[in-house]
Amino acid sequence: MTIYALSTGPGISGVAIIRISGEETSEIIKCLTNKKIPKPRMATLRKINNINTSELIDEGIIIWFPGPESYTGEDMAEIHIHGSKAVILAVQSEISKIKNCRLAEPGEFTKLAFQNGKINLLKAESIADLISSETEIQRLQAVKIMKGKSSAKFNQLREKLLKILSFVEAQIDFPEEDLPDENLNKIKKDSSEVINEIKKILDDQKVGEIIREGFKIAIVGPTNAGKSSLINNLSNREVAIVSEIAGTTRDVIETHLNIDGYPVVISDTAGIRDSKDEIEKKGIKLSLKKAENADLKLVVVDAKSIDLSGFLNDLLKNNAILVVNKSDLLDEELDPKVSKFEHVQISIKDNLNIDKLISKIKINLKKKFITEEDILITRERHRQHLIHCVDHLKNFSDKNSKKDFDKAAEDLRLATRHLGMIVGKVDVEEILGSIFNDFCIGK
Ligand SMILES: Nc1nc2c(ncn2[C@@H]2O[C@H](COP(=O)(O)OP(=O)(O)O)[C@@H](O)[C@H]2O)c(=O)[nH]1
Ligand SMILES: [Mg+2]
Repeated sequence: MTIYALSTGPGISGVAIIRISGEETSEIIKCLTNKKIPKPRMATLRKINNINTSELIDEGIIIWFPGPESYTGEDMAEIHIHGSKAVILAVQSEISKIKNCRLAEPGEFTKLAFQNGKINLLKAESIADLISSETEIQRLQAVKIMKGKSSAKFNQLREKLLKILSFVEAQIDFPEEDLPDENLNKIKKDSSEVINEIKKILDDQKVGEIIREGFKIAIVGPTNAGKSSLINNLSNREVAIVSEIAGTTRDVIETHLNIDGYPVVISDTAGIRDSKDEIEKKGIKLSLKKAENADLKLVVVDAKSIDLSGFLNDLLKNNAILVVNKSDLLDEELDPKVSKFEHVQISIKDNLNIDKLISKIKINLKKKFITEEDILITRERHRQHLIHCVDHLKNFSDKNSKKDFDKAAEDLRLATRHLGMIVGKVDVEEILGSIFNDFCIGK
């Protein structure tokens, strides 16, 4: 089967690129140009014609990448044409007339690259991350993983486990020959080293995931405190409805910001109060959940009616800034209880101290993004495999010290399998779908 897709973004552009991969690639190029195939990897100007009528569709550049030296490992070509909807449609419709050709599915080019051994899973994922990176730090992280240090580390740990496995298997195969103490000690030492290394990687404050998904800020607090006004102010646009009617915001409203190059997802939530309204109640539940999962909470209160008991006290316990809003209305001293918490007194109406709040946010944000580590976990998938790996290794150690080598070996195999699944060194058909579906078509 030969696949094709528009690889550049949709919409009007100067140039658009249609990518083709598969056995029919050279046939397609010959049919479209009525000429022989260009020299490999040489940009060549060609007229692109309607296959049946030879009528000119557009003029463009063809690049021919014969397999296996191509991105997917198969025969591939790129057709660079003018980026109008009509030209793109006309060329695609000509290609579709050739037998065994179909539109590619999302991520299919990269999936082929993986299946043909051109890249490993971590690299495939980092390509997806690079394509969707919005801020500099996200781009840097994707490139770091693309360079392969993480893959090398996981492979090295896996090799170490395979080595231990060979010792244990020798013991199973030749039970009468007692393993020399030296070997037993090495098994113990090496497996605990792997456990410690993985634990260290896991103990990362989730930096990699925060960079990929964005630092999560939840704006929470009682109704009418100015939460929706704050999200609008911070994002410089009207994302949420502001009104003096309490209970206006019911759903969670999210917006993406780039603060000093750091990706931030900020969400406005329903004001928390005792409500009889079913929909509002659901909204309040969502607010509390957002607060729980956030990297930072902005707890907004009205300067004139601060009650920090109850749920506010809980919200303020950790990763929170108390934002005392509407200070323009305040004519008396601020409630002294406020000073117990990290707080800032603002007025959104008068644009007062918003810069102070932003610097406080930045300090919190930057703390979260500090990492010395080269090995970053960027997805929950990696984390889960590492956790399972450690669990199996612990079971292995137990059984191994009881000299129950058969069962110990099985745990070791499972641990190895989990490490292998991160880079894709095992039969991973079941996880492929979920990874490549995240891509867009043409990648
Ligand atoms: N005086 C004053 N009013 C404000 C300030 N910020 C917001 N408001 C008003 O307070 C009301 C509730 O604001 P809103 O953002 O909808 O609060 P939410 O319920 O917490 O989302 C609206 O009428 C806003 O115009 C402020 O700094 N000073
Ligand atoms: Mg609101």
